[in-house]
Amino acid sequence: MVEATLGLGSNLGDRAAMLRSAVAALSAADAVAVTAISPVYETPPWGPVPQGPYLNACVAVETSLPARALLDLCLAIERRHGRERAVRWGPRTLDIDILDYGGQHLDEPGLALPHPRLVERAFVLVPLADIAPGLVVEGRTVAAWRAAIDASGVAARPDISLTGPA
Ligand code: X6L
Ligand code: MG
Ligand code: MG
Repeated sequence: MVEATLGLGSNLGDRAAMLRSAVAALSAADAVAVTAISPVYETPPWGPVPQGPYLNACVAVETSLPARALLDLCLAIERRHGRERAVRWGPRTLDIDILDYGGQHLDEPGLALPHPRLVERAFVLVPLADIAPGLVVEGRTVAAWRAAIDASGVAARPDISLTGPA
């Protein structure tokens, strides 16, 4: 079994429902157990494409799937949630990124581990620090990366929970 961390994002449709349904779909997968779920944050869109604000969260999973199979599962779940890839870096109903897979380093088409830009992105680091502060990425803990980044604009949404009843 490997512990992996995943980043979830949505800025189209019923964003909270997308994230909740994504967690349910991961939990329902035979070879995946969801072991931690972060709070939900509303975050300003980052990147070159003007688009609406995101809800972001992170989850930790234990899985017997190899990294590539876990990626394929994430992409299949995205597609079931209406994910279209019309515009690179454009708005999406659901995004599920593998952030870390047991500390493994990999650089393959479509799958780079740990996620190469994770430490630059407050919308990833803030929820990740909630569930995996001691995870070491690029020689520093997630907590240390989190403490060093400008997270202004990343707003907790305690009114939205991915655990328990909606
Ligand atoms: C220059 C060129 C500067 C590209 C930044 C940043 C590209 C982020 C893609 C970039 C660049 C991304 C989310 C998001 C996206 C999300 C929030 C991406 C992929 N996904 N913003 N923007 N949350 N808040 O999940 O991360 S597009
Ligand atoms: Mg992403
Ligand atoms: Mg993605």
